[in-house]
Amino acid sequence: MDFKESLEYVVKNRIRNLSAEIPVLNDQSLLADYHPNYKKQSFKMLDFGANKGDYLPTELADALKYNPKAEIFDLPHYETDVLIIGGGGAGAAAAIEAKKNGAKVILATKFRFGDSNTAIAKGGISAAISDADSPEIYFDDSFSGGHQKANQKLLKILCDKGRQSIEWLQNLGVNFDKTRDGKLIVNAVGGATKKRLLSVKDHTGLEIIKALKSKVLSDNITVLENHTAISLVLENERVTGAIFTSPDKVEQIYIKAAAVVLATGGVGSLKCGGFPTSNCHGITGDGLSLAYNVGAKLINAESLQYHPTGAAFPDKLLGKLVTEKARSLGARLINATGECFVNSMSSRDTVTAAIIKECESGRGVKTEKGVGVWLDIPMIDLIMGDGTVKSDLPSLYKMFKAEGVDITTEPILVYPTLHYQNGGLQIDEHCQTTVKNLFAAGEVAGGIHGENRLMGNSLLDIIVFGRIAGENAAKISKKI
Ligand code: MEZ
Repeated sequence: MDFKESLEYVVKNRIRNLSAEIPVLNDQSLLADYHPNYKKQSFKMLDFGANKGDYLPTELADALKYNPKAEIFDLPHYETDVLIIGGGGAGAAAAIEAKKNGAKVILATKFRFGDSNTAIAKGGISAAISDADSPEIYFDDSFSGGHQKANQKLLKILCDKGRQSIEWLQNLGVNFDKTRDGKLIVNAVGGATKKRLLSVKDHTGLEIIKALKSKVLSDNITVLENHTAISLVLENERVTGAIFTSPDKVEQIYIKAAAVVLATGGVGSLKCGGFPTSNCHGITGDGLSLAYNVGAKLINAESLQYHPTGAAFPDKLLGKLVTEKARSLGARLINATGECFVNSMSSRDTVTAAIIKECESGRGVKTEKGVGVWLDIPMIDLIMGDGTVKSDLPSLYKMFKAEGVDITTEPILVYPTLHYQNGGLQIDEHCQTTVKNLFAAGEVAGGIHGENRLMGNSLLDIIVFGRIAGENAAKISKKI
């Protein structure tokens, strides 16, 4: 349908749609018919390695084969107890904890320290901190959200360590949003039965990475920027370091380490299934291929998360994240004829499938480059009071305003965007991969979220498992 005509329906139906009661969906056949994870024609069989015979999204299967030739060095350029590869939230948390546990630490990252998906994470971090909530309820929500496929031991650790992780971040200086009387504000999470999303407006990840970075630097941890890891070194079936390209890409650099932590993030930049991405640039599954090529096993790696609300228009914003917090504050998803077609707070994969269904069934709005459905953000101020959009979603407001769209008065067009890898490297409760002395934390690791991660669980994951990986890597390095 034509953009203008459709927009009129959205405005006309706004008050009716605000009170439309739509049940939270949990529909397996909707997923099977419309979710990209179920489109097996875009998958490819792995023909080598520990998961040989498994089917993965084609782009990821190809990326795992990337195994550039590394030089062999007699002497290392650097030697350390713990080498952390990755400069986002999980890497920084691991570095802080490894150092606290007495290890000499080097953190090497292919960009500048902090340039990562953590820095652009918007909505917030989940934790069971309200009186109505508990780690057990949190576990049940996340386990069913992940289709009962999560490793229960790992998920329990995540849910149990929520409160402690929030306090740790607060001690590092993260100032989560509070009510006037000083209580932490918790917002709703899609697919969850309790409110548990803590935020710093809609730039939560930025505040977290700033705090982590300050701590790493004040702890005098060595940080090597613009170092791209190209290979892990394996001796007697143990990882003993990694080879990097130097910042000028002219030479290779060998860092010898008693233990290595991979914290390299996921696969957003691979644009799997032809989707745009909400990720920052350069998120190319590096840690997965480094580890897979020394024998590590993957778990749920076929399962990717397509965030329901990537920007679909203006074209310049294609794929950029429109935070779920907008829906959690009350914005609803509306199709081309002005109908509210899904409960916006259903689980992420369900909402994604519902949007794709609307668009494939001709109930989407055509844009120059594609199609989308409406997210009626002006509903937020009607529900929460004037000024809420600007005060609670300032980054989103500015992102659209810069392109000439005022989201306080205009709905926006959205379509799913590649956001997250639900699975990754198989780890145990110590973040140990299936290869000795190789640890993994954050998005590169798998098992915690099963086949669909709930909102806010990734920022908690990077803190909880980043710290566990750092601590255990430090301990192992002392035993060698
Ligand atoms: O956990 C996430 O992926 C998240 C909070 C994203 C968002 O919509 O802001």
